[in-house]
Amino acid sequence: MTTPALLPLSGRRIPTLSPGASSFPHHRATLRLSEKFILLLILSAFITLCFGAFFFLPDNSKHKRFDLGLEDGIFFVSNPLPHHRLQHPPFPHACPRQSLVSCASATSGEQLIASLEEEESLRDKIRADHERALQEAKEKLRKSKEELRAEIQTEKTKVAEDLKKKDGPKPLPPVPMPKLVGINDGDPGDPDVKEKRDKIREMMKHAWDSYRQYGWGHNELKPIAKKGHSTNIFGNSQMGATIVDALDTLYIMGLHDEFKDGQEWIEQNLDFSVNAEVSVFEVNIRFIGGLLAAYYLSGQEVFKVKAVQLAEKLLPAFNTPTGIPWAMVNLKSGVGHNWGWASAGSSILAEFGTLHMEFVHLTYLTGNPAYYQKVMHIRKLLAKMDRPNGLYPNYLNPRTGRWGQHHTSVGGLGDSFYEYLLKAWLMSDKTDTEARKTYDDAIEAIERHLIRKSNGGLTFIGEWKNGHLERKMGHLTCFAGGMFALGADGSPDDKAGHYLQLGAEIAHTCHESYDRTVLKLGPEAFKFDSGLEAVAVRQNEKYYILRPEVIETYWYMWRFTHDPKYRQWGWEAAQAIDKYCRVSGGFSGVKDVYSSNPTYDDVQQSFFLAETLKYLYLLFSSDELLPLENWVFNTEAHPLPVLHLGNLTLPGSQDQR
Ligand code: DMJ
Repeated sequence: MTTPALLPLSGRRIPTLSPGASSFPHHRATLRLSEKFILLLILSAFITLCFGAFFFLPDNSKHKRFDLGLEDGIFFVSNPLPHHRLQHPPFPHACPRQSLVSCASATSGEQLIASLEEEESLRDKIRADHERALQEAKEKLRKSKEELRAEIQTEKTKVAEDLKKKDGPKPLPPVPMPKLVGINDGDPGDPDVKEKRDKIREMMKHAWDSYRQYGWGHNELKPIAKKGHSTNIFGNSQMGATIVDALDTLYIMGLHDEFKDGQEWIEQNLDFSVNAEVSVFEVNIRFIGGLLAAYYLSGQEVFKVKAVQLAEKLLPAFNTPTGIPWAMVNLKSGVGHNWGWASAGSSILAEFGTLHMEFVHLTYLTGNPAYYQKVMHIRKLLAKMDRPNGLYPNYLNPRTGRWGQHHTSVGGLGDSFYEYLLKAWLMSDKTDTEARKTYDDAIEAIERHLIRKSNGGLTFIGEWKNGHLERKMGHLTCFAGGMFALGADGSPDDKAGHYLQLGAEIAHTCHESYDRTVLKLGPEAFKFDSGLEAVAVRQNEKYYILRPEVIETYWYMWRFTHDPKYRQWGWEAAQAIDKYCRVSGGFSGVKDVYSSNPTYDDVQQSFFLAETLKYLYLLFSSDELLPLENWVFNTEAHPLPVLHLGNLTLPGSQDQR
């Protein structure tokens, strides 16, 4: 506060009265006692008037402001100066609300004198303050430009930080935590199985520690070059994809120090305001899925908050003429577009069709209907479209709402769309019957048009391309064995046994694709043509990049059948990975599974930690760990709890009916 604050006091200075003395001495001799008394009365009335005027004059300067505070029926005449400058208010008394004026006029002469003395001491104090301020100003002037600039900068940063704190993430509305069953050690009991599980845990530690040492904060790791790595699905961001993807696996395996390390990195570094063009699908399944699973398992709010912050950044991708999202979105600008290679500017079925689980959880956790509405809109739109032979083509143009090239696959480009129909139903505690029906219809068409038996008796799922069936199956397609088994219960016409059998046949075929290689690791794609069965033909289909799908199917089949062969097959795969993919800087993919002397691709994929090692660990754990009645794994193996909504309706669900 500066000098003008003093004005109201100095401008209204009242002459000091001492008892028995008049302020008008030249009249004293000539005046009689009664006249004196009358004069005294007039004087005191004048003083009262002055005080009254002082209180009720209009407030025309914020420096002169007098607040009349109302508290418990009492008006407090508050201090016109900031409290740190004035410990003793000039009028420290309180008057009852109804009789403010009479109360003030009843102040005795002594009180008045005390007030005036106090006013004097206040004046001294203000004078001292004033001098100190002058001194400070002089010192400032003596400082160099640089010093002043630095001071201003510090001040600015502080203000910016304070503002940031103010506008920081708003607390999310509290929602009841869904029933969380089966977060436990999952001790398998049998020492031999336990030993195998310990080995998987050790592999996870090697993968994590290597990433921690050489790639920390980067999206992935180059285990040979021993440095960070990224791909175009993450744009040019450095968002620690491996950390987020691996969190729940670390938690499930009881690697708590590592989990805490990851959590700390996320708290301090994970920032989504980056000028990076990312894949909506990949960010959803790895980051949002990973963060939500970490939240449900650990209960740490930070993961939920980060998941929601990121989800908000993905929403602009849905601003297309049809509401079918772009494949990619710039996290900063919100501008979206599609992959250049996708048929006629199309969006991809497996990408826009693999958002449902995470988005429903987001609406559940935030109360924001937008997420639910976006994915339900996609479902409604697809339901209205014609499907060639009942099949869903992999490409859909988000501008025109028309299918692109007629290519249908249960592997790459199509796979998790079918998976999420089934899982939407499971995640809703089997109440989302629309999703179940859509799944059943789709699978029926797939069985009719895409699933065949080879001459050698291997069941495979081919791809529909331009009116004919390509007898080729991808490693990615091998997840379908697990999906058929998971969907067996609840399938129409009591076909549960049939679908469990189909799951077993796919598991067998995929195991064959591993077993027929030199490294006992599966190729990226394998044929069933011209006498060839479950083997890759083209050089560029012979690689293994640490993918999980075959092991995923082994795990589901194990859970539903407890046939020991699935543990045995899983162990074979684990040993092969440890033997041929392990290097001193982590785990690497290999370029040719048919060569006894393979070369490395030098990438440790984040899904190796999220999925491959998690499914292996679960395969050697007891069924009590994350039971399938209570948890649904997203397509990146991040477990999300079943939402027993009961009578609760998700916000926005009414508008969709
Ligand atoms: C994972 O990111 C997911 O499983 C996705 O659905 C497809 N493929 C990779 C791993 O192979």
